[in-house]
This record gives sequence, C-alpha cells and structure tokens, in this order.
Amino acid sequence: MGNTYVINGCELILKKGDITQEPVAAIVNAANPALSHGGGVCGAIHRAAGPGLADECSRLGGCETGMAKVSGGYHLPSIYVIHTVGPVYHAHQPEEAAQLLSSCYRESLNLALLNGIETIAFPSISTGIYGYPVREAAKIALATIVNFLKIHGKPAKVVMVLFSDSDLKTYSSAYLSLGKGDA
Ligand code: AR6
Repeated sequence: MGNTYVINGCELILKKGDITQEPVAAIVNAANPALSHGGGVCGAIHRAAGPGLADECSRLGGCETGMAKVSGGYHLPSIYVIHTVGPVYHAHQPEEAAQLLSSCYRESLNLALLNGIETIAFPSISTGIYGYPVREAAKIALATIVNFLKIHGKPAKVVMVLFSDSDLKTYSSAYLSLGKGDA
C-alpha cells in the first residue's frame, strides 16, 4: 500500500511500514541531540541495529536541532543511518519550528549526496514524542524533499515510511496539495 511519484527522474514513495525493515542504503533516524538510544522510531532503530550503533553514536559529538550526522547501519538492512534532530514543536515559534524541520530533511539529503547514497528512507520526523502536528509536518517534509529533488536530481529513490494508515493518508493528501497554495 502506498504511492509512487516521479520528480526530476527520481522516485518519491509514500508508504506504510516499519523503517527498520526498509531495503534502502540509508534510513533516517528521528534522533535526540545526544544521539542516545531513545524511544519511538529511534528506539526501534537502535534495537534493530544492535549495540554497535549506540557505541558509534556516542563518539559523534551529538547533533544540533535541524542538523544531521551519519553512522553505520550495523545489523539493519541499510548500510547507513542518518541521524537528524527534529524540533520539539512547543519549544519554538511555529515559523522557526517549520524552518528547523525543513532543515532536517535538507541536511539529511545533503549527507546522502555527500556519501553517494542513492536510496534513502525517512520517518515522519518530530510528529511523535516531539509533538509536531502531522498535517503541518507533512507539508514541510514533502515540499522540502520535492524541492531538493528538483534542484539535485538525486537521490534516485526517497521513501517516506509512515507508521499508521492515518499518517499515510495525511502525507498523501499533503502531497496532492503541494503547489496548490495549501502547501
Ligand atoms: N518505522 C517508522 N516510523 C516509526 C517507527 C518505525 N519503526 N516507530 C515509530 N515511528 P518519534 P520524534 C513513527 O516519537 O517525534 C525519541 O526518543 C512514529 O509513529 O519516534 O522526532 C528520540 O530519541 C511517528 O510518526 O520521533 C527523540 O528523543 C514518527 O515515527 C524523540 O523521540 C516519529 O516519532 C524524537 O521525537
């Protein structure tokens, strides 16, 4: 179940699933600034990767909100994990939160390009424990990814792995409203 769109020769796929099982070169982790083993998707990624991931993360020097760092994937199907720290929604003015969230997607995609990563999967960053409203986050995530693909023509495949039918529906309608004045 899901949708595939082609943007500037690249695939953008919206699907429901568990990101720890996604067969891509890199999965993105919705991390915390310490890059420590957390809950949510972060906890699931650490559990699936095994303790080597936490060991490497402890040597990465943390990560600022809106930025991204790369590590190995250990026992995951993916070669890399790109850790990005989304904004805690209520800790910022809405406009600042939007800029930080957009930066998470852009910086992760920049790291993908720098590391020659052709296929990458994102979770819905900040919309769980960090409290970002999903509808707003979906518009920002998709607008940022589409803009990046239009400019760079890579990575070849970007997958948004949503964890519920409701999130998949929200992202799918946000995609369809991009560029219609509601995005
Ligand atoms: N695959 C895909 N998506 C998932 C999975 C999974 N296996 N598990 C959960 N999600 P969250 P945040 C969805 O809370 O809001 C951590 O403790 C989930 O349903 O994981 O950025 C970190 O260490 C939601 O839609 O991330 C930070 O401290 C989305 O992933 C903090 O939580 C993001 O929810 C980050 O909070």
